[in-house]
Amino acid sequence: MSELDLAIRGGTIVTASDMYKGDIGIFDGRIVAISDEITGARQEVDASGLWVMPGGIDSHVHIAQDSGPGIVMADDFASATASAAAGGNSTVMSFALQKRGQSLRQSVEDYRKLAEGECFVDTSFHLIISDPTPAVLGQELPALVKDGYTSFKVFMTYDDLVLNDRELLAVFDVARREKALVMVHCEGYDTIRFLAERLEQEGKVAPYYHAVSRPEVVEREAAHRAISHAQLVDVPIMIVHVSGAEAMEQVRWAQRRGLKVYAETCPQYITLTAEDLDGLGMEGAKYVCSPPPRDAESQKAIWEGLSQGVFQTFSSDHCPFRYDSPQGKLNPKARSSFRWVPNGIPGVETRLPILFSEGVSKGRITPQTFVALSATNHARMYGLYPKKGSIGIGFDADICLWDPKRKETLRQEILHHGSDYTPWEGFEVTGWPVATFVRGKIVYRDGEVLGDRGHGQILARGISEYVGA
Ligand code: DUC
Ligand code: ZN
Ligand code: ZN
Repeated sequence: MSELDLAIRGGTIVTASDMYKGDIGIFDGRIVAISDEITGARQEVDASGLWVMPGGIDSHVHIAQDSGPGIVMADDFASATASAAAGGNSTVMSFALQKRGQSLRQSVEDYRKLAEGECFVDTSFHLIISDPTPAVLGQELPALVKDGYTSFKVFMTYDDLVLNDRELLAVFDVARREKALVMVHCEGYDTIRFLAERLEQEGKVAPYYHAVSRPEVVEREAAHRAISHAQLVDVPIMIVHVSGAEAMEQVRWAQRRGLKVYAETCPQYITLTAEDLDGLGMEGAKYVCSPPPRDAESQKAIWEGLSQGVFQTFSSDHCPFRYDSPQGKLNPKARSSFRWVPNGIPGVETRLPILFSEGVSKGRITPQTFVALSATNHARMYGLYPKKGSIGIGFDADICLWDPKRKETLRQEILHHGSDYTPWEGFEVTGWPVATFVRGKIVYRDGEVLGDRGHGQILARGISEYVGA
């Protein structure tokens, strides 16, 4: 082997299974040596006192996604991936959205153009299917799966995105045939409409009523329906952004019956509650996301799910809008009803500190479970393993140096996203990313995003390990 490009020395290496002291040798963007002591590399980084973990993989972020008339997402690929890097992440997965009437292939090509040459970290795309025409199901999807777009998201709500049961079954069936993984947004369209109309008639239009219009039973009913459809078709599914005890019980029920039902949860569901939407004036709009945050009991249930393996992945569901903007949370129609407040909150940069602090620092999960939930399982779930997701010989040198003792207060002024606020303003954490490497190159260090915009590659992915052979 030629001389090493880089050695990361003296740190504590943490993977999904182990924790030990060691040095890491990197050549040509990959990990080529792990040993007690590595000397003679062209460059050395001193990691003493730090944990050396696989770079975070956030498999659920929204970037530059079309959000309807007059509404603009706060992040483009440059700002979102800078923010991801500053949060200790080396890979993100965002969504190429098919608008109704549009070819899926065209949507992907258009979306890809927005990302090319713009990313600080590696990036890959899921597909959002809103119009499962015979051409989409019969030709476009199979071809796109072969090209490395091996996962797609479907919605059970939203006027522009909702699929009916017949359409869900048709998409599930293609996923089964092509061995793709379907991610399902479980909230029932008709139940939400019914409740939202009733609330509006009663004049209950403030942001808080967003949460009232989407109670846990709405998510639980949809989760059960999605699980039943998946059982019928015999296909694995991933239920994304599970918010509380009731939907989680459905997942656990399915898992106990041996069904391949997987689940994701997010920082908002372990730290925020519906009460956060009940702020002064429009302040609650800062917390409007779907499903909405629940209550303390649900948070407790989610922690149980995280520590007991009900959840495979912990993602941010980063979906950033500006608060004080006519194209964001305070758009001209937002005051007339919660229905017009854009759905989503920023979080790609704060995901890892929140999970680490609330999980590892408070003794709820082990360091190894933290790595599994924040990196390794994402790579396995979405076909990036064993290229990404762990620290081992042959893996990409995607590495996060982490200070497990550093205390920080989350504040808008220290973040790199395009939003003008964070829902976690003033939230105190213990544990903080010090540096992020993507394929051996440093992209973030000590509060500063470094490196070339454009270093991040757009990745094709293989078949999910959870879908199987
Ligand atoms: N679903 C998401 O996954 N993200 C934001 C909004 C939504 O409904
Ligand atoms: Zn969703
Ligand atoms: Zn999302």
